[in-house]
Amino acid sequence: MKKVGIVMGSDSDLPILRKTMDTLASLEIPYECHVYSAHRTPEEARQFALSARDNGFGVLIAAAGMAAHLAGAIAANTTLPVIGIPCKSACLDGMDALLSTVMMPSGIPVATVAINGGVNAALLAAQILAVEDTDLARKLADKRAADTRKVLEKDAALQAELNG
Ligand code: RP5
Repeated sequence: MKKVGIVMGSDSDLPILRKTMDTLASLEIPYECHVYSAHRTPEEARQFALSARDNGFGVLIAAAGMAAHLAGAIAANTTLPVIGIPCKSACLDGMDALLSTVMMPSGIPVATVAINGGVNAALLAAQILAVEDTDLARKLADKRAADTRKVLEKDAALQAELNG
């Protein structure tokens, strides 16, 4: 199976990416995780993106906060699909990173998930890999079914509490 590449702009973004890694691990998807910044280590970020396809990656996830140009900078240097996670920082509630990540000009797409959307980034990466992987597609379907069961169990517990 192709690997998922995870890049974060700073180790301060790590709590969000832990959810990404946990979700990928739960689906037995191989991943590699790095701290590369678009502005502090632009050359390393560029080289990672340029070599990603040859290094066995199928999807890249890029997470950054504030003026979050990391996902766009990664996407500029690869034709692999790039998923952007806007990270919430102390100011502006993450709107800065959301707009910086999602508003890519035509030609270089970044599939942006919600602010701090580490789980959905992993699931979207999994769904992309599952286009050519029926075993992974089955795992994703099983996970959805399990999630559905959990909600219905919560509803049943609520009904029992409210209606005796
Ligand atoms: C961005 O600036 C990082 O992705 C992080 O979200 C934010 C703050 O970085 P630190 O100052 O915590 O390293 O580049």
